[in-house]
Amino acid sequence: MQIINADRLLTRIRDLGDIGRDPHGQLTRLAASDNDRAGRDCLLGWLKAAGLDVVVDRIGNIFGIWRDEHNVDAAPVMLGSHIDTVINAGVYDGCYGVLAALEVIETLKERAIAANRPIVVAAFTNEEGVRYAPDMLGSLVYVGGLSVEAALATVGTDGSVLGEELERIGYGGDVDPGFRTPHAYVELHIEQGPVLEREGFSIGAVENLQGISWQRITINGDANHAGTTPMAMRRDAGLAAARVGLFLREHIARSNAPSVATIGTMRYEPDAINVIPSRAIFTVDLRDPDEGRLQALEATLSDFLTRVGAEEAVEISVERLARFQPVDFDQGIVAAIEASANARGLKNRRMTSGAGHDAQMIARIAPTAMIFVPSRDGISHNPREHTEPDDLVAGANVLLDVVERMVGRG
Ligand code: HGY
Ligand code: MN
Ligand code: MN
Repeated sequence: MQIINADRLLTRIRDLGDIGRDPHGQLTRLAASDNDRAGRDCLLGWLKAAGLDVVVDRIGNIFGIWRDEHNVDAAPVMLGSHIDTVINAGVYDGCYGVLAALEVIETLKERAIAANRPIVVAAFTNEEGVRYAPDMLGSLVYVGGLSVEAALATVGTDGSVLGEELERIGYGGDVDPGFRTPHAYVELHIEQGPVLEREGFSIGAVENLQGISWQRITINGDANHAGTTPMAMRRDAGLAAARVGLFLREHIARSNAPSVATIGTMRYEPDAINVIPSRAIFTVDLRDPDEGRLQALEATLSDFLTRVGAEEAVEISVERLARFQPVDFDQGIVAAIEASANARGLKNRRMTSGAGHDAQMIARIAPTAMIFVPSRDGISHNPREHTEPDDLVAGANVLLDVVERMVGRG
């Protein structure tokens, strides 16, 4: 059985993971930032050194293409993920999938296999959505889910405009997104959750991905003196916001559903120790594998906000930032992932992705599936994110097998 060059893959994951660290060693490469440029430049160097044709589209998605005169007109097999990160990130989220995809192409190229399709490695812009909402923005534009003009006009949490930032870092490409519809798309990714490790599996054959709802909520009350204002006379935006988080946790606990809710950002105004907050601005991230339950959770939250507004005498407004329905992946590709894992003696199971991925967008235009490898302690979006080298290599070897079958060689 073929195997990838483990050393080259692991070294690149480490090297890319060193790009974008602050003086405290924290890794942050937010989309279209200077650190993102540095990561992109590094990836482009590897793509060019591998002899791939490099394309950057108008939303900054990067593609490395291996094609020859025999297969140039065939729809490509597309692999990839993203290399932008969250704040104070780990080194594997997204980057592993992009670098393993490059590794698979280089391995096949070195063996001079006669692929009957081009193979493409993609690094999609702004998968994380930390600086610009929604997440998976580059792949969403690629599949026509959002116009490139609207995406380029997106204003970030720092007031920047995505299109201007992409131009500034030199990654505002001139190729229209969606320039090739893939024959298939396979994304290799760390699980970012506890299932594979806890149950002793090496490979996850991901057959679906849960729905995502992102909202920004603004609560307006009245600033007042923390010492002189009786509790019953307050219009406390901060307290109202705190009630939302508690309500969501208790509601989901009672519901026994696999839903999850996260308040990841919170800003008070005027943000002073002795002033009752006049305003609270925060985000709510809701997820559920079932669309009906996700809609019900959104409706329950909306009803609670109406109630809290009345009870706390505050005004509440809601802005939708992202909404993606659950996605089912291609059963044929899932079966090919299982077949490879079984042939390699790797314990594997089918599973749902709790995290959002570019695969959920590409699934709109091509047969798509994902391969997961275990995350230590289920930790991700955290510098303690870790996957054992053997698991990283095993996942890349499974990706190699799946691709070989797709390009008519396996
Ligand atoms: O939010 C997510 O699930 C992904 O990391 N963007
Ligand atoms: Mn990711
Ligand atoms: Mn992520």
